[in-house]
Amino acid sequence: MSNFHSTKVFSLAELGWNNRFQQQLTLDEWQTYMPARVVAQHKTELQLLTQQGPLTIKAPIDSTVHDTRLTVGDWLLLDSQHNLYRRLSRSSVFRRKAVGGKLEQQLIAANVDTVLIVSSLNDDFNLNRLERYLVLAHEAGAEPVVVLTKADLCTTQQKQQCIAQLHSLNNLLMVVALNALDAEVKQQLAPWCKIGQTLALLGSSGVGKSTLVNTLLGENSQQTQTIREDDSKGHHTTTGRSLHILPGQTGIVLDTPGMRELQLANSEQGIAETFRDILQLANQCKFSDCKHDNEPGCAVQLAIEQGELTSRRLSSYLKLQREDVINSATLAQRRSQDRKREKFYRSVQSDMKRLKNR
Ligand SMILES: Nc1nc2c(ncn2[C@@H]2O[C@H](COP(=O)(O)OP(=O)(O)OP(=O)(O)O)[C@@H](O)[C@H]2O)c(=O)[nH]1
Ligand SMILES: [Mg+2]
Ligand SMILES: [Zn+2]
Repeated sequence: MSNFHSTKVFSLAELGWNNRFQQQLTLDEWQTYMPARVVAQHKTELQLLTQQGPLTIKAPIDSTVHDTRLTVGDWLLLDSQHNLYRRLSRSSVFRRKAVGGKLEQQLIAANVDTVLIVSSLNDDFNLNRLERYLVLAHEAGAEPVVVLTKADLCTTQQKQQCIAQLHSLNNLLMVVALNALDAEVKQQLAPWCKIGQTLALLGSSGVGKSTLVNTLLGENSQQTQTIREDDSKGHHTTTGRSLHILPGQTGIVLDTPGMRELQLANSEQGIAETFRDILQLANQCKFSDCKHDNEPGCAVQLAIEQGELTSRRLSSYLKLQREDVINSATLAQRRSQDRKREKFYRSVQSDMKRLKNR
């Protein structure tokens, strides 16, 4: 990967450091510790960038433990031996419910300013999925921009239809349609590519996230792949997350592997922000606990009848909300079990100590 082999050294500002992080340090800490940004995370190692250059350290043992976990984009303070002193608090953090039935939240990235929600204009374009990503972005506290790739492979009419559909969700939504292979993307994405600004790319496999990273970097740093038609299982070309510093002080970009499963949890705020139109309507329903199903005086159903809201959007909202409630409850239950278990172990340990000291 280009960032780690190049001899180019970046300033803290170029790495995304700003006042928000600076003000978390006492003067003493500032003089004693070195800020370092996590650019890639492996099982036993963390790859970092500091103002002195790249650095690889052993992953702290507890870096997978809930709440002390680290993720790509995190800012750390290291002591003179390059040991982790502490992680700085984040300006934003992306989380999803871990895949494969694991009862925990997985961290995707931290300290992201803008999230490019990437979708291709052809087969991948799906409003339900885009709404799911919008919830994730809003919940994380990052500004979402929808990037529609493969504009060169579709007609102007198709392109305009997709953009219009997105604006029907929210007419203030930022949408950019582009050809990820064309150097022109640098200009198209310039409003979000500024010194110290971190962009993360999220979206399904094969939509062109790594292609976009390569075009922005002006080099083939990330491997990309043509999706084979017969590979119905899908095939992820990018397998890990990584941060890249763009040339010419144009920001920092984080590539991620396509996500097949994006389950929400603890995302009430993100859902409320993404579906503000429905929540506003719901305020006018006759019953405060209206399910917007068949109740009399339902303002949401009325809006659908009058063509102001699609039933697709209502179903999407209800589905995400249900999923979020169920997953949040499961995670909360798991956490309380963990706490009880911990308490039990601690009491056993102190009993043993007492017995020993007798
Ligand atoms: N014509 C055209 N091809 C594109 C565009 N964007 C991506 N591609 C092609 O689509 C294929 C997949 O692109 P990738 O960049 O590997 O997709 P990805 O989103 O990184 O996929 P994962 O790493 O699996 O998540 C590659 O063959 C790209 O060349 C585009 O805007 N136009
Ligand atoms: Mg990729
Ligand atoms: Zn209602």
